[in-house]
Amino acid sequence: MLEKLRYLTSGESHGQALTCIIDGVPSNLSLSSKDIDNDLARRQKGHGRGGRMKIETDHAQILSGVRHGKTLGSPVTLLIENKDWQNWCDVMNPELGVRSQESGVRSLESVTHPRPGHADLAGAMKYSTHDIRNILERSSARETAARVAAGAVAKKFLSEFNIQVISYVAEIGGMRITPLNPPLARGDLRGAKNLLSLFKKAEVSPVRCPDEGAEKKMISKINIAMKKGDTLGGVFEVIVLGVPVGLGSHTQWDKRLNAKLASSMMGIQAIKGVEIGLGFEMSRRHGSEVMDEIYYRSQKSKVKSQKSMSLFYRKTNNAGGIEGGMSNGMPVIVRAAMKPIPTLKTPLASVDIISKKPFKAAYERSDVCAVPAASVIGEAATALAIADSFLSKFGGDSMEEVKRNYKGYLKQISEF
Ligand code: EPS
Repeated sequence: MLEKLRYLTSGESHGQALTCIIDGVPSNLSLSSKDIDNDLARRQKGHGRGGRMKIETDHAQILSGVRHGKTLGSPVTLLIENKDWQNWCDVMNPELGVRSQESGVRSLESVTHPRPGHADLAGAMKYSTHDIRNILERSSARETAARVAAGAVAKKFLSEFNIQVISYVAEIGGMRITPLNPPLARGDLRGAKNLLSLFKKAEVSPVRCPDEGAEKKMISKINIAMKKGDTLGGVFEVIVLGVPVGLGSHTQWDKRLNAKLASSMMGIQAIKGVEIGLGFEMSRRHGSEVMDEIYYRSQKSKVKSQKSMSLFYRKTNNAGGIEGGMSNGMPVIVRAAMKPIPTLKTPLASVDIISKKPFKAAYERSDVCAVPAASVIGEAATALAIADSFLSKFGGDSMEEVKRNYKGYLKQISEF
C-alpha cells in the first residue's frame, strides 16, 4: 500500500544477515548508521525477551544510497548481521552438499512438529516442504529488525518537518495502565506535552509502560508466565506529533490514512487488532460523546511556535487525529494488539507432519513477552506509512524540493 516510500526486507532468522531496500528517500537527507542503531537497540530491549537478544547487538550497515552522510535519492540498502549465524551456518548454509552432522553446532534434523499459532503448518503445506525450518526462519519476528531500520530512515525524514513518532505499552497480559486512554486533551500543547512525558517514562521502563503501578503488575505477570513456560501478549500505542492537516484522502479507499496505518501495523508479526484513537470504545458511546468539537482561536492568541498552523482546534482527540481518512492536525494515535508468542516452552498439542501421529509442538528458544519490542516496531510501521503519505502529498526528488512544497502548503493552511 505504500506508493512513494516503498521497502522490502529479506533474510532468515538464523541466516547470515537481514537486509532492507528503501526506495523513494529524497536526496540530501542527512543519514548515518547512528540514526538507525538507536532504534535497533530500543527494539532489542524489554523484560521477557529470550536468550537470542544476549547474542545479537544489531547494527545497520549502509550499503547504498548514501554518500558522505547524505542520501542520493537512489535506493538505500541496509544490512544487519545475525551474530547467531555462526551457530547455524551449517543448518542454514545456502550451498548444496554442505550439511554434515560433524561440523554443525545445531541439529540438522527437519522440524516436523508445527507450533499452533505460528506460520509452521500453513506455510509447510503452501510452500510444499516437510521441513518446517524452511518456513519458521522467515516468519520469525527477527525480520522486524530490518523493518525498524527502514522505519528509522522514515523517522529521520519526518524529523526534518518536526514530526515525531513515539510509543508506549498500554497493556500486557490483561494488566493495563489507568486511565486506559490517557490525556484525551491530546490536541492542545498541554496534551502534546503530556504525551511526550508518557513517552519519556516509557523509554526507561523495562516494559515501556509509563504507569508505575501497571508496570509492576506487568513484570510480575511476565515472571509467572516465564516460570510456567507460557507467553503473553498485550497492547501498545503509537502517537505521531506534528502531523499537518491533510495527509491521506477521503476520495479513494486505498488513499485513506487510517487504511495505510492499519495495513502497515497489521503487517507486523503477531498483531491481531488495530484501533485509531478511541477505536472500538467509540462504537459503544453516543455520537455526541465522541466527536471532537471544532473551535477557532483568534490570531492574537496564536502561539509563536505554531505560526504556520491552522487556527482551528479541538479540545479532545477521540478520532486519533484522522477524520474522513485524512489527518486533521491533531496527533495521530494508533493502538495495536499483539497476541501471545506461539512458541511455548510448555508446548501445546500438535501432529507430526510426516508420521501424522500426535506430538508436542517444537520448542527451541523464545521470548516470553515481546510487547515492548513490538511497540518500537509499531513506531517504525507508523513512521513508514506517515512518511509515505507525506511524500505522496509533498513529494520531490530532493529534501529542498519537499521542504519548499511543504512550506507553501503550510501557508495555504494558515490562511484558510
Ligand atoms: C522468534 C524466536 C526467537 C526470538 C526472535 C523471534 O529467536 P530464536 O529462535 O533465535 O531464539 O528471539 O526474535 C529475534 C531474534 C529478534 O531479533 O527479535 C520467532 O520465532 O518469531
